[in-house]
Formats: sequence, structure tokens, C-alpha cells
Amino acid sequence: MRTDTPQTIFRKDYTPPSYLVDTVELGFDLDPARTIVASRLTLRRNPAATTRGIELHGEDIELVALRLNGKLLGKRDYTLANNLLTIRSAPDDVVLEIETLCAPDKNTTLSGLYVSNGNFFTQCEAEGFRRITFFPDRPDVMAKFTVMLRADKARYPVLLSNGNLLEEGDLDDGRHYALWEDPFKKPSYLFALVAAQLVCQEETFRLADGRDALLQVWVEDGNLDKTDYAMQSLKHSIRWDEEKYGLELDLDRFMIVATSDFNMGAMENKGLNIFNTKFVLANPRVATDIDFQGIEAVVAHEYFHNWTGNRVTCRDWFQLSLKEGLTVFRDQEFTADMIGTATGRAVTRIDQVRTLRQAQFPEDAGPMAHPVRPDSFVEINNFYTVTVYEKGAEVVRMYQTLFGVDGFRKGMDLYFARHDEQAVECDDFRRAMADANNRELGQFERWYSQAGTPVLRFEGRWDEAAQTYTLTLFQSCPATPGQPEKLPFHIPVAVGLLDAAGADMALVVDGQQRGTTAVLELTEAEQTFVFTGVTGQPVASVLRDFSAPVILQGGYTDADLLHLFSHDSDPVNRWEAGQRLAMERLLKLTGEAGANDDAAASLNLDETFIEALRKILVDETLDPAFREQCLTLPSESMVAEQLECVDPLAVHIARQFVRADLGTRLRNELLAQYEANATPGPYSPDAASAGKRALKNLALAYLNAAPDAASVALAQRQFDEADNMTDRAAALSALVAARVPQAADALAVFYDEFQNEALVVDKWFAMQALSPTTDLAAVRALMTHPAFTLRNPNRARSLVAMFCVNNPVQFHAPDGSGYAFWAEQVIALDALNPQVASRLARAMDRWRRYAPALQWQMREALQKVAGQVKLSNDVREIVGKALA
Ligand code: 0A1
Ligand code: ZN
Repeated sequence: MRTDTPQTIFRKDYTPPSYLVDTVELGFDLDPARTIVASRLTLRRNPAATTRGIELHGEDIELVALRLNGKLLGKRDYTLANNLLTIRSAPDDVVLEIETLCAPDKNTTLSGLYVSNGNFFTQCEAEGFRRITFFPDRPDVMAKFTVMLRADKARYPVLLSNGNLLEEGDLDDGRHYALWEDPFKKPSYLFALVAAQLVCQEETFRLADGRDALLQVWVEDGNLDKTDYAMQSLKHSIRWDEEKYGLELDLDRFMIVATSDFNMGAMENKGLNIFNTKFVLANPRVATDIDFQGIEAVVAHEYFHNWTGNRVTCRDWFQLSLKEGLTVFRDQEFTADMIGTATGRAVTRIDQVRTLRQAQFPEDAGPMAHPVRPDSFVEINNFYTVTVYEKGAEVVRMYQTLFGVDGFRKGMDLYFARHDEQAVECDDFRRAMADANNRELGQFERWYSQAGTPVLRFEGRWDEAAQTYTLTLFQSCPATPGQPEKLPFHIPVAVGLLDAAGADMALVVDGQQRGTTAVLELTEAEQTFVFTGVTGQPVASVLRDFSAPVILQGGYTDADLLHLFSHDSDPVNRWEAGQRLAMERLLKLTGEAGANDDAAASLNLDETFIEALRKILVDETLDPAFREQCLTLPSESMVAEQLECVDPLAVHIARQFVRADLGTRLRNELLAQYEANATPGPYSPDAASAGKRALKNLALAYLNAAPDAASVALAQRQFDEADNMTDRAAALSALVAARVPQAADALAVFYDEFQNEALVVDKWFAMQALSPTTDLAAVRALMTHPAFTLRNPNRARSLVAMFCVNNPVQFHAPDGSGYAFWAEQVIALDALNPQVASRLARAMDRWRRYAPALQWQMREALQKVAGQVKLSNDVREIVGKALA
């Protein structure tokens, strides 16, 4: 917690480290109140250095002793200020011995070494290692680590660190030790230790080169019935990386450890991944289909980091997307390959597009907009963003769209050939892709340097006499903070042309056969492409498979969209056409709802739209998962993003009206689908079964958006009889949303049954926090529940963040009470855990877009937080940027 003005750090100010560290020997005497850390570093002057002194970071730790080449240093030999220890003059080769003290049980930030449920864990990314010992805590300092752990044997029977176990044994006084060695050089942010009472599921797994690796999933006692899926996901990930990229596990053992206190999803520490329990623990009774999907994706993500992040790491934190964008892209492709079918792949792509629209586009249009490779930051923890992760993944995907899967693989191979065991920049990845494919990618760099979502427009003209179709593409990009002017991007635009019957035309562009989807490369602000041999008026399907992270504006008539929604062979654009039809209607209805007090009564939805949805809903040739995507409306926040001035109540009324109207007018079809998509037999989380459940539960939700006795009874029966969490939770949500008296009973039964399953209790809080029927008073009442605590990030998010971010109609109550609550919670959380507080702080990012009466109350709440004397850099940066 700091009270001084936070400093901005700039990418342009990068300087190489003055010393490099070759080896690190760490000794831990673990004690919750007083842990002693002894560190022995061998350093040598960096020939590339521009500065001379040895600089070590350290935060919230006590320096006990410091020796240089065996000589104890006194206060005059070094300076220690602003968390930086500097030894101004030192020889070229140095051995430093450092002894420090820390208090893990007081560490509520969950960064550095901390205690969760009595067990020790670490989290060092981005700058947590400096909370453990003094060290040049920057990713371009890579060293070999050896770690000795000592702790009470009865209390901490399991002692883990990175790499391979060299030795273990007993000590005096009931203590024991374990000695670990990581054979690979790594930056300090990948260090980890665990000292705990845990149990594991383990097995040996034969790697492609014939070696056997030991795989372990460590959890608290009582959770071994929930580790199968994580283990299976790990094995699939190892196999996939071998097959797809020729990348093998480089260690003899690979461990996953679950903790319930964790700020993020998981962490890729070398050989010792530490996970939020949410992304490890699952069985059908407690986890939903979405939870199973999340586990598979996050296990894969962390495993894939072993090459993209660990073997090749980042030079500095501005390059974060080098590892995150690439690794998200890899986990996305893994997920798609695991499903295996073409529509399955499209359904995962649709999920990715939704995330971008729901979270990344708003970020890119708000006060925190930043390039994929930021130019500056105050607190790096604030830059683990959807822009760095998801937009970063889109940027990586565009290389594959431009060069094909084989060209992309060549680029990956060259990247590893050049940079294994190095700390590099985003530019190095781009160069490897360019060189491997003999292409110049200079303009492509703008995807890394320019913030903001490009806007793409098109105009098409069919010339009957010439049999040509002339497609003109236009691009522009709005100003973002610090970047008033933008230059054109290099955008791959995948295009198809549909004939009057809805079939794909064979494409010829510039005399070249281009199959039925042509990837056009737009590099100018305006560019024209001529398709020849076009014998009839086509409907263009632009940006197939969402080939670039842009906003495609206009260009379509309602008739075009209906044509695409019925026929497009590209499932992503087929879905997209439906979303556009829905969005147009939602926007019109929102306008009507805002203008009229008794709005709901006078709203109506055209038969054409209902018919289009009906056709998709009952089309048995389409996967249930795809139909569910098509029938799901854009969220309230997506609608709000389209408006200059947001009235959250009007948006809510309009969207609820559409849901209820669909529930009424498609009642028979919904009921039929509800029955047809039952999944009898034992639960399985596979994509086909999950798709059926998704469609069935969407039907249940729509039926209960306009509830009658029969639909409520259906939800109640499902709640009572379901044997899996997906169906139980969906039924309970339907009852809660339907505002029926049965909801309270069902909530009580649910809590009673799952009160010992923390992750399900999170769901119980979240379900209520999300419901438009839950007002602030109800949230405050829930905060007094014995199971509620702000100290556990998952729990705090399940109630407080869920309410502030995902319950817009209640959060934006006209009296501003939601905003006052937000300010209060941000301040309270900041004293415990700045990272969690700072995420919550971002709920206010878009305050300038709200109706004036809300806007000034939002500003007041922001000012209240900004005016706190004691505030973390994390939160100060967020509220400062929001108010700027
Ligand atoms: N590198 C991890 C995410 C992560 C980032 C920061 C953390 O603490 C501040 C923790 C985890 C990943 O991408 O999975
Ligand atoms: Zn990651």
C-alpha cells in the first residue's frame, strides 16, 4: 500500500540488466509467521549492460544479512529505497548471499509466498518473487534454480518446487526437507513452491520420444474424486503439443496443484503449475459443462506455456502478449481439435467472438484501451487484460489465416530454433513468421502498436453486363488515449459470395481461382477487389470465421441477413447474421422502451425474425450446440455498447421482452426441443452431450422468461431429478429468474446440499448476484451470510463483482446506491488484495456512456475511491485513467 504518486514505466526506457544471474540456490525454513529465506546467487556483469550497479528488487520483506563474495555488507555498502537494493560498486563476478524474513500468514495479497487453508503456496508472476527474496526480478534475467525446502513434517508432509526432486529426508524436531533442481534456466516469475497437506492422483505417461514422465494432480484430502478430468486434460495437452508442434515435455515430472485462494485462473510455473481450484476440481455432481470446458482449456493453456512462455520467455512485461496471445491461440486451437467436428470448431470460434465483443471491444474503446503490446503502465498486474490475452490471440490467429496451418507451423519452428532459452520481444515472433514464409510483415506491426478496434465497412456492386462483383473495403480506427491518429492495418478479410439459392459461388479474384472463401488482404484505408465470372447478384459473406478482430459495420440489408442466416456455409457468419438481426431489433426496442413508461406492453417483435429463429431451432440437421448459439441473444452489455447514451433499464426491458416473446411464440418448438435434447444415461461432458444440454436449458430459460405453471413445473422437476450440476444449476437459475416462490426453497435445498463444496457455494452466490430479481439490499444481506468473505477471491467475485459487472439493471439503480456500494467494496478489497480490488474497479470503465443522471453519480463514486489517501497503485491507475 503506497501513498505517494505512482510512477509510470515506459517501454521505450528498457535497459538491459546490469548483471546476469547464472545460478540461484534458495533455502526456505517455512513457518507461517516467520519464514527465513536464504539465497545464494552467482552473478556476472552483463556485457550488454548500460548501467553498473547490482540492482535487486525487494518488497515487504526484511533484510537480515547480505554478503558479497563472502564479506558481510554494512549499511554503507548498499542503498535500500523504494523497494530497490543497489550495490553501487561490485566486481564483475559476484557471489551474493542474502538472508531475509517474511510473514506468509499476513500476506493477503496472494502475491509472493502466502498461506491458504494452512498450506504454503507462491505466486510470482509478474513481480511476486521480490516479495520472497531480493533478486533482479525481471523476466530477462534467467537462471538455474536449486531449492531446499524445510518444514514441519506432520503439518506440511508435501514439499514441492520446480523441476526434479533430488533428495528428501527427515530433520530434527519433527521437520523434514526436500531438495529440488530445475535443469532449465528460468526467470524468477516462474519460481514456485508448495508446502502442504495434500494428496495426489498420479500416473506415468509415455512421451513421444519414449521417456516416461510422472504426472501428478495435487488437491486437498477429500477432493480426489474430482481430479480425473484435469489429469485427462493434461494427457491430451501433452499429446497435442507433440503432434501439432513437435513440442515435448522437457521434464521427468509435471505437477498441477490446486488452491482455493488464487487471484487468477492458474499459473505456469516450470513443472509446478499452481491452479485456482475452479480450474481443477470437477465431477458431474458439482461441475457444469462450462466448468469442464474451462478445466480442459486452462490445463492446456498452462501446459502449453512450458514452450510458449517458459522455454521462450518475454524480454520485459510490455511483451506479455508474446506468451499470452500465443498461448491463448494454442489453447483455442487445442479445444477446437478436441471437439474435432467442423461445427464444433465453429461453436468454439463463436465463443471466442462473444468474449471479444463482450469484454475486449469495450476495453479497447474505454479509458484502459492499450495496444496488444502496451507502451506504458503503472502496475503490470493491471495489464493481464482481454486485450493482451484475447486480442493478442486474434493477432496470432491472423498469421495462420494469412499463411495457412503449414505456414504457421514453419514460423513456430523458426521461432523456437532462433529463440529457445531466450527472453525476446513480440517483434521476434513477427519476424520468425515473416522469414519462415518469405513475407514482409512491416505493416502488420501496427496490430501490436495501435490500440482501438478497427472498423471495417464494405460496398459491393454487381455488374450484370461484365459479370463482375466489385467489393470495396474501407477501414478506419477510432482514437484511443494517447493515440489520436491511426494508420491502416494489414487485415485478412475472408469473403464468400452466396448465390440466390444460398450456395457458395466459385471465386475468381484477379484471374485466380480462390475456392469458395477468399482471404483478401486489406492494407489501405480503401481498397477494391474484383470478382469475375459472377453470373447473378450475390450476397457477400464478409469476415468469415471472424478473420480479424474488427467491427464490421453496415453493408447488409435485412434481406441479406436473412439469406445468410438461412444459408451461409460458414457457420460463424451464419450465426453472425442472426446476431445482427437480433441486435437491430434490440436497439429499436430499447429506444421504444426508454421513451415510454409502460413500455413492455407496447413492444412487439416482427414475425420475420421469429420465423427465422424458429427455422434454426427445429433444424435437426444442425448441431444442438450451434442452434443454441444462434438462439442466444446478444447480452445487455453488448446492446449497451452500441448506444451513445445507455439507459440500462430500457436495455433490460427490451431484452427481457424479446426473451419472453420468444418463450411465448416458440413455446411448442421449445418444449419439443426440451424433450428431444434430453441426455439419458450417465453424464458425460463431451461436446455433443454438452451441446444438447445447452439447447435444452436454453429452451427451459426461454419458457421461464414468460413463466406459466407448466414451465415452472418443468424447471422444478429438472431441479429435483437432475443427476448433474449443469442441469441442476440451469433449473435453479430458471426458477430464480422466473421470480416464483419455489425459488427460495430451491435455493435453500441447494445450499444445504452443497455447503461443503466451496466452488458450488460460489455458484449459489453468483446465481443470486446475477439475477435481475436481486437488488442491492439482497446483495448486502448475502454478504452477511456466514459463508461470505472478501478474503477469498473466488467468493468475493461470485457475489460482489458478479453484481457490479453482470447485473446491470440492479447495479445501475437510479438512486446511485450500486455505485456507492462499488466504491465501498473497492476500498475494502484494496486493503486486502489490490489485484482483486483493481479488477472490480474496472466495472466503472464505461461510465461516460451512461445517461447523465447516472453518469454524475458514477463519477462521484470514482472520485470517492480516487480521493482515498491510502490506495494501491493497482486501483489508483484504474480510477485515475477512468477519470482522466
Ligand atoms: N500467466 C498466467 C496468469 C497469471 C498472471 C498473473 C498472476 O498473478 C498476478 C497469476 C496468473 C496465465 O496466463 O495463465
Ligand atoms: Zn497464460
